[in-house]
Amino acid sequence: MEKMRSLWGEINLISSIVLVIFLVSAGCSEDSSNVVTDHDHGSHDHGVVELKGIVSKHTTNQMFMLKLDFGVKLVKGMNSFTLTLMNHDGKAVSGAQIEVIPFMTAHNHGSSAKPVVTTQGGEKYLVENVVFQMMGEWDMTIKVSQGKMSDELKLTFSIK
Ligand SMILES: [Cu+2]
Repeated sequence: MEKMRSLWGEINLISSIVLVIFLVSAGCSEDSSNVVTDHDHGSHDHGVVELKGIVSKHTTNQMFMLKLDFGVKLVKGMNSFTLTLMNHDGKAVSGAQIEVIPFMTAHNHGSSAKPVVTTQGGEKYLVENVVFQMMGEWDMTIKVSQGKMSDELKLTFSIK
């Protein structure tokens, strides 16, 4: 009888563990479905939007304000876009050093090309040779420095 009871207790324990595992995996099902097992880059953009038109954003530490004009949209392959640089208060910033770094975090690789930034006079800059060699979710870090100030903006978006 004592043996029966301890066996029953064991079964209860096992079924509790199974239930817990089930609940945990059910809670994660949304994430686990996003795990990239193949290389179908287009189908798992996690609701991240494409970059298109004019986007205005402050850098992480609020030092600069960037107005980016992506035109129709950023696409797979070669891209260029314009950047208008302002300080926090919206005043034009010229003569800044700007570096653009595309990166595909999910695959741990960068771009096959190096973006080239040229000044167009005053606060206007042109960013060319921005290559996204595959579809999927990309990041792009824009590093800005001028004088003693340096800050950056990281954008995350989908390339289809
Ligand atoms: Cu990739």
